[in-house]
Amino acid sequence: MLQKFFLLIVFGLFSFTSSQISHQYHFINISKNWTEAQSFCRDMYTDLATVNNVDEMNSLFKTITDVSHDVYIGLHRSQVFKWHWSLPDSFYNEDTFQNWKNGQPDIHNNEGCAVMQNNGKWFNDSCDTKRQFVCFNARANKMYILTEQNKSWREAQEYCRTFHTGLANARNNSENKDVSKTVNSEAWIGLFKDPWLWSDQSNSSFRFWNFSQLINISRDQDCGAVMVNETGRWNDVRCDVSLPFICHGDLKAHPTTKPATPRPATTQHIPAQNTTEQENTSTQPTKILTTGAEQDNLILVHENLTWIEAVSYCRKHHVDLVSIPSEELQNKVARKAFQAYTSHVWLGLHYSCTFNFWFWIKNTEMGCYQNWAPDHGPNGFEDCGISGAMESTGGHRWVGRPGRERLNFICQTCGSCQLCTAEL
Ligand SMILES: *[C@@H]1O[C@H](CO)[C@@H](O)[C@H](O)[C@H]1NC(C)=O
Ligand SMILES: *[C@@H]1O[C@H](CO)[C@@H](O)[C@H](O)[C@H]1NC(C)=O
Ligand SMILES: *[C@@H]1O[C@H](CO)[C@@H](O)[C@H](O)[C@H]1NC(C)=O
Ligand SMILES: *[C@@H]1O[C@H](CO)[C@@H](O)[C@H](O)[C@H]1NC(C)=O
Ligand SMILES: *[C@@H]1O[C@H](CO)[C@@H](O)[C@H](O)[C@H]1NC(C)=O
Ligand SMILES: *[C@@H]1O[C@H](CO)[C@@H](O)[C@H](O)[C@H]1NC(C)=O
Ligand SMILES: *[C@@H]1O[C@H](CO)[C@@H](O)[C@H](O)[C@H]1NC(C)=O
Ligand SMILES: *[C@@H]1O[C@H](CO)[C@@H](O)[C@H](O)[C@H]1NC(C)=O
Ligand SMILES: *[C@@H]1O[C@H](CO)[C@@H](O)[C@H](O)[C@H]1NC(C)=O
Ligand SMILES: *[C@@H]1O[C@H](CO)[C@@H](O)[C@H](O)[C@H]1NC(C)=O
Ligand SMILES: *[C@@H]1O[C@H](CO)[C@@H](O)[C@H](O)[C@H]1NC(C)=O
Ligand SMILES: CC(=O)N[C@H]1CO[C@H](CO)[C@@H](O)[C@@H]1O
Repeated sequence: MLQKFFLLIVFGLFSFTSSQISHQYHFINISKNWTEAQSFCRDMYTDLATVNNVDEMNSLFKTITDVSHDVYIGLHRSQVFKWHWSLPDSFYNEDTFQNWKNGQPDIHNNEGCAVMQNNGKWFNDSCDTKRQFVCFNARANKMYILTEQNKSWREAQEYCRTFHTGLANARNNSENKDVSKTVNSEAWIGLFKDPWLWSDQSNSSFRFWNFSQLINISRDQDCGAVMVNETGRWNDVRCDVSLPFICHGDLKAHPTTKPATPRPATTQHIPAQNTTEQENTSTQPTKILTTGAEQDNLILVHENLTWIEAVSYCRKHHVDLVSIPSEELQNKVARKAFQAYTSHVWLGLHYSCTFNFWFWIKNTEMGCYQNWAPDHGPNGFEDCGISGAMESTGGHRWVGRPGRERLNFICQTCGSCQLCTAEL
């Protein structure tokens, strides 16, 4: 069972990159309604999360570190029902191969699933009708397999995903012929009509609904959420519910400006960049001087980097830019900062322009311990595109600095070790 596969997932650490996964997911442990969550993700990263396949779903699920709430993704209901091929990276539109029988496809704006006749022609039917179906198996010699049990389209999809790859798609004449050869009289294929869209306009047709939710076509539940207690399956929920959410894409160096209040031209919008690119900038030194101390899991890097470059550097070589949840850690970081060559050192603190709050990039929330300089932090005047730094000397207070400034910085070398999650 696919569900068993998900149960194996260990809740816990953030995973920032993976070479096979095209999306970088970030769990944001702040409850927002869906539209606010979308603004946050577009401001700080690329957008609310899109999922293309089960591997990405697995990777997304692993980033969820709090299971007390369901979690928004970028899926939302539109007014228009559209046909989709069910396999990843398969697109259906008016220009792609079609083999509908006369009077088809269904022009009604409602749910539908496609049946193939043994002559290769397609027609729509209610997805709840129980029929035979054709599975596709990417790894088998015989790629198209007719199953003679009668199942609803979704049961059939579930069966094919569990024992094969998925329902058979017929994206061109040659696939259509191969599929139709297996059909006795009529069988489900992996073509379905639904109204769901992704926030980032991606046309991913991957769907992962919880089984009993599938039938619920209640119109006021227009947003998609991952059900943490249902092995990552999706539920449709009301969009005004406040939930944590998942963004995808790289952290932006300079968050976009608030739509309502345009900022001065000096606040530049730099689009999301990919980490590999950032690490390859010409300013990246060949030799990096660090002051490490294995006992305290902190590393001072004696290089002048922008905030986003510092994040990249720490994530590549250690774990992350340092978070300071406690006075104990503040004192340790302060001792490190004292040895910096710049007046301030970057911390893993970032400011959300959209929502006017500060957060630690590692675990999102601002803890109880804070050491802001007067007029800085939550009560200060903040501009877009600033990040948090610590004074290298004096009171070692925290201040907001433009992210493009070049400063030394402190990485932490542990992810969930005791120091980094010290009691508040
Ligand atoms: C997420 O937020 C909730 C509520 O604010 C909090 O209780 C929980 O500890 C947080 N979890 C993590 C992993 O930060
Ligand atoms: C998931 O299960 C845990 C443990 O039973 C519970 O505390 C939590 O509230 C549940 N979350 C949801 C969203 O139902
Ligand atoms: C599936 O449904 C068809 C048509 O209703 C029926 O003739 C057939 O016996 C059913 N097959 C099974 C295995 O139940
Ligand atoms: C049909 O489409 C599949 C999937 O896109 C592709 O792998 C295959 O090469 C295509 N076959 C032909 C004959 O175009
Ligand atoms: C969306 O589908 C079209 C084909 O219908 C394809 O050319 C395009 O690349 C897809 N867009 C994305 C973002 O995947
Ligand atoms: C999710 O689906 C399972 C069956 O696959 C069902 O037992 C469970 O009740 C569903 N959860 C919700 C919240 O609908
Ligand atoms: C379906 O939607 C209705 C209306 O929002 C809700 O009351 C009901 O619990 C939902 N059914 C399931 C199985 O979640
Ligand atoms: C989300 O909250 C904002 C601000 O509180 C509000 O303007 C918006 O209408 C809400 N969106 C939904 C879908 O409830
Ligand atoms: C990310 O960087 C790699 C390597 O430089 C490049 O091949 C890829 O196109 C980049 N992706 C994006 C979205 O910029
Ligand atoms: C990084 O830059 C070097 C030298 O300019 C180049 O050879 C290399 O391909 C680049 N790597 C990436 C991942 O773009
Ligand atoms: C980093 O900046 C400091 C302060 O501006 C300067 O003294 C130092 O030389 C710079 N270091 C490098 C390697 O550029
Ligand atoms: C269940 C369903 O959606 N059936 C539709 C299939 O297409 C025909 C032709 O457009 C419609 O009449 C049905 O309502």
